[in-house]
Amino acid sequence: VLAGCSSSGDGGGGTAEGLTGSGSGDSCVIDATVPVGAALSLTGGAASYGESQQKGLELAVEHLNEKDGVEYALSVEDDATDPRQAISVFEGFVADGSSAIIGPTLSNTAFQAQPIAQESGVPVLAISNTATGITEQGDFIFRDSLTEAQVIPQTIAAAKEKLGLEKVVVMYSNDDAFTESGFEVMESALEDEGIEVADTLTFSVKDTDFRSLLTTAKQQDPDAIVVSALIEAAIPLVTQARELGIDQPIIGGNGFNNPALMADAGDAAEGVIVGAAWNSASDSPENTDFMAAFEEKYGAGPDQFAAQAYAGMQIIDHAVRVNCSGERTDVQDGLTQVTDLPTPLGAISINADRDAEHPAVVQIVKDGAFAVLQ
Ligand code: 1QQ
Repeated sequence: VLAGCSSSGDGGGGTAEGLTGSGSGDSCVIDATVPVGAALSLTGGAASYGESQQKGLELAVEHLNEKDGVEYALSVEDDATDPRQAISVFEGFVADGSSAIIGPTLSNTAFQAQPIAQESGVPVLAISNTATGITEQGDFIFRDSLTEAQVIPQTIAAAKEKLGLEKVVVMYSNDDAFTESGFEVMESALEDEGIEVADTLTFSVKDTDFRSLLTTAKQQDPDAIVVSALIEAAIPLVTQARELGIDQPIIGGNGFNNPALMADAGDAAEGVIVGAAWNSASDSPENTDFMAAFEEKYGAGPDQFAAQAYAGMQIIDHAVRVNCSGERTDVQDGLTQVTDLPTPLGAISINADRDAEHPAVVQIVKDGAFAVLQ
């Protein structure tokens, strides 16, 4: 198989492609360009996340290539928000010798595509997948995105404390791996906090009319509505809730971490509470430098998905430099050696389960932007 051509990574001697270098860390020098593939949703329902991820990756590669020693060639391919398309994009990256694969954008897609990389021994770094079980697919699968299980419990706890929640209605799409996983986390977090779930209402990822479900929710007179949805559903759901006179808080999962919510739902988005893996208000130099560079390059600020993408390339660079090699098994090994790496997300470590650990933040939409919930 093709993957075998570039999977021996014992270092020192170099390879035909020259992906092993000399030195280590900052002093690492690799002669060949290190190819990195990214499968992102640039079209379809998740395109607003994917476009932001592409910007974050491209900015990071620009910055990393200014450093001496290692040069990256990033190849971004559209997974079209479609698991079948993602499988063929992954197959392409496996065949073309990519040192690592970043993505895909959605957990629902990742569960289908990741086995292609795992079976071929190509390391994958998920930069936005938050469902339970992503990294359990194999020892080549890593992520820098916090899971819903790492973010939702503190979001629910903070919302309870601020808003005195006693009774909520939960709504989620039950045909997407991320929104289902998020729902399970919400359900158990609500139970842990002793908050009553008066009703649980389901819909499809493709739905855009929530008026009848919202009318049912309103009849329970809940203290809040807790929602696990992707952005294409979140926008009309929030908009229609306000139109129907539901003025209770709405608490969303990771799908809500998207500036399209405020751009498209406008005033209806005010007061929405969302837990996040990136704190835009962080004044660490890694974050303020990232935000300034992003704004300068693209003329608008980044979102969480851009920050996770940028940090993802920093993690790949760390993993490559640790063993000074772009060989796949060396990058895999390097990814197990990420401890307190400074990034715009804070200091990131990758744990023994190949999941990320770093601080999370609870936000509220205020004046059209995410602000830290105080
Ligand atoms: C997942 C998610 C999405 C919101 C990423 C864009 O968290 O699919 O896991």
